[in-house]
Amino acid sequence: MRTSLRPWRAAATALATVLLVGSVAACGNSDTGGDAGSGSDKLVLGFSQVGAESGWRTANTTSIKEAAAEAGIELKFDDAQQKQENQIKAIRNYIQQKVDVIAFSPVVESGWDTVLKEAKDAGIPVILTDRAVDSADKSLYKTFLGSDFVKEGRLSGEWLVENKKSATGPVNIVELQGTTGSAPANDRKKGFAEAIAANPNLKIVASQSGDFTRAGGKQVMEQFLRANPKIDVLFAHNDDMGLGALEAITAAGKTPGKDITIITIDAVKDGMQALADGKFNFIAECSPLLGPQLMDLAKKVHAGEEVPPRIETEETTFTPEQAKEALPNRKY
Ligand code: GYE
Repeated sequence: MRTSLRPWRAAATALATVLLVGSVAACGNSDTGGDAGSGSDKLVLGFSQVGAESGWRTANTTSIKEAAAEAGIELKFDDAQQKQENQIKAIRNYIQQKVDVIAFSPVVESGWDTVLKEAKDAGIPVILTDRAVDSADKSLYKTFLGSDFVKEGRLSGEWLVENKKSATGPVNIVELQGTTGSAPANDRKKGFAEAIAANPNLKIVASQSGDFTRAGGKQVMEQFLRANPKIDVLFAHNDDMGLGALEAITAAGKTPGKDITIITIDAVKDGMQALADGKFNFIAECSPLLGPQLMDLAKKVHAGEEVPPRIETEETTFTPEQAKEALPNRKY
């Protein structure tokens, strides 16, 4: 027994040496911002997430963490709790740590130029995921991976135009907007407004932010119901706000999906269940499963490869019947 310890010790020492050499090499690589040709060192990706405001966001975070592990990428992850200042802080930390690639989902569209310039000056490529920025200088980031939010709003509006085409009088719509200043709130509002302009009977009588949360959706819907005696339609910029609004609608003695037609965006499981149950009437899908594509892009930009400036997620729409069919295999 005793003599057999020696070979083990030798093997352990050899392993420790390999690990040490490996980690020094990895540090060297991230210090220099990375050298794609240098072999098997782990790519370090710093990711700044918006927060944990919705089912969509939770699924998005899981997708990113799982995909990083699968791709052998070292992920540094920060949750900004829906605050831009926290995201800027996280990005500056990643720059200081000399990560290989930075990715983030910008909570709002404006105000990123300074910190993006700092990343660029440090030679660290940046990938935008999910939400866009309004920076005029497109050289501040390598690519934007995410959905076409204007299209999601337009598809929602087009469905409503069709659904209410026989209405002879005014159809009163209330709108629960996402986080003020965010790309999905701005774009979904725009796409929806453009589509419903096709029928002058369709009128938005109230529009306010519920911050993409259930609590926000419930609270703002309560206000809408108090202030507007006749509400025919609710357009919520995400499922969670729609789900919160359901409580307010039921409490006001109305039947969701019947007295009030409800359209939402995302198609997370809870939203799809509400749709299958007839409480929602239509959902435009927005996929949070961006992780695998993001890891692929991180590897490419790290290797200095050219990537398309805009990569769009493929999405669809759902009616109650389609939701019933899709639910058993829904991943998020
Ligand atoms: O629709 C919403 C989330 O940016 C697409 O953010 C995302 C949106 C999503 O909070 O549920």
